[in-house]
Amino acid sequence: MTTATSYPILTADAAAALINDRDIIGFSGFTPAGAAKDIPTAIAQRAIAEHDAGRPFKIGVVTGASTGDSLDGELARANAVLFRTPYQSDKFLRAQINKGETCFFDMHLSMLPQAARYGFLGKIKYAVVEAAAVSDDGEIVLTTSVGASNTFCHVADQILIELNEAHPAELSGLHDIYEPLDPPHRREIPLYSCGDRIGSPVLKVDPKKIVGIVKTNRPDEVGGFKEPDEVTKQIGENVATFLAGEIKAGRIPKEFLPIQSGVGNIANAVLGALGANPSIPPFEMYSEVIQDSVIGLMQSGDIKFGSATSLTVSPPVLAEVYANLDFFKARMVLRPQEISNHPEVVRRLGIISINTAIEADIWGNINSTHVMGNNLMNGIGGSGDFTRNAYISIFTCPSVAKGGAISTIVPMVAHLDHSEHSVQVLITEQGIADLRGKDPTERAREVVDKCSHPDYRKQLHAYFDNVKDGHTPQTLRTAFAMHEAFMKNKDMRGVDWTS
Ligand code: 0RQ
Repeated sequence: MTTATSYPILTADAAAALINDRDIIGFSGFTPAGAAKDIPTAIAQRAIAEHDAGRPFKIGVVTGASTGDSLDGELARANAVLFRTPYQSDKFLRAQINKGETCFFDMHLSMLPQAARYGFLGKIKYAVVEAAAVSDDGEIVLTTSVGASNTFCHVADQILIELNEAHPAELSGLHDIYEPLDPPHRREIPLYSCGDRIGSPVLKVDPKKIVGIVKTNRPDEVGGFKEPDEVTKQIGENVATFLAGEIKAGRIPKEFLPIQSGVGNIANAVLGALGANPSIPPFEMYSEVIQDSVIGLMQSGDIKFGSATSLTVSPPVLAEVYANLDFFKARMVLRPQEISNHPEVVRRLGIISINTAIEADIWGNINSTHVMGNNLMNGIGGSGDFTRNAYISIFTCPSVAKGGAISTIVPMVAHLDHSEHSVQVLITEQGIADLRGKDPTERAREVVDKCSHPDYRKQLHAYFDNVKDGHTPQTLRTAFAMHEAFMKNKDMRGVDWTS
């Protein structure tokens, strides 16, 4: 591709000056990978200047998923976020959302692009997209994520590009850009295995919409992961043991099925354990994020291929990928999140989904998003896209949080993201609860006996053992007694169900 010469070169401040109060912007980025950096930071500075001059200035911020500090952090600190969707993981923004100062719509990530096309999020005025290269005829090579950038560029009135020299133009060929038509014209997505390519390696946009290019040279703001500890290692080993047992029982074919894995410390440790287990054959991933552990497993041959929407790896790992780009381009593809997370494809390919819970209840319902029912952590992300449609859906979490004062296994989740109808297996460091084909009371026994921490086992049994009322022996009066105990005494232990 020849590098463009026909677009105006702008400073980030000049680009930010184009944005007005209450504009809705679609920014590139799915996790900090591929997120716009200089322009959002300049918009935040503009917001501060406007506020200082006594004028209102806030923008609607729509992205693929979470982003980096120079987008969510800067805009939140500048008090410049009118609303935010579909996902975030920034501590400043989270605090504003939880104080009720910023509106946040928590969305299934596969649905964000079509919601933008359908107009459900309001008119997106600008797409601000990071690129490794752009041609005069509007062909854009994206960087470490696709996310919803393709859709933002198509629905926005105008496009601003951050041309980031930290990413090589040789990334061309890593991406596969395909966008479905909207109903009633939509057809099946012709993707039948993880490595299929069904679209274009470049994002094609109307070059007349590109109003300027901001040149930059900044790495993705991806933090490292915590080294697996005894608990996360044991969770990983339990997941590997469960899947090896499923192969042995003939419920997973010998050649295995594609894995989806969430993000975070636990997910990173789980993938490492799968790679290390000799009973799990080399496998493919059909997931939304490729994170650090996947890269090592590709080099060792334990992961054969990875399809995702972002390459979310720490800076030293990204340097390793860029130093061996041909090797990795043959083993991975980045797709729009509408495709990486699409329920149709997830069901067709028979994905084994592995996501992390904040808490699970004894019936199998999962809370992935809200601490004590009120405070947002990150958001549902893609966990629902995969869980609801998986061949086998697994949730993992440590059995306790905050040094044991919180049991992650509770009588009733304080916020519901994934219902008992979608959740098949729950795994903690204590063990494996297989909920398939079990009624509510059987599930409650399985979850408490296999997954809860010994400190809480007797107490949880006492909650449902002698209740004979109905198909699901729930007691509404005491269902949240453990949460209430934590809020009162900072400890869930020792709840007396009779009081
Ligand atoms: O807080 O760091 O202050 O101690 O939650 O917990 O154990 O480090 O786990 O990093 O894997 O994150 C569910 C948040 C887990 C994540 C969640 C506290 C705990 C700690 C983090 P501290 P860990 P992880 C694809 C899939 C939803 C989206 C999703 C997530 C902090 O996995 O956001 O699945 N998932 N997306 O102490 C109070 C509890 C708690 C608790 C944990 N019961 N009560 N605090 N914590 N359980 C990704 C995308 O869609 C992009």
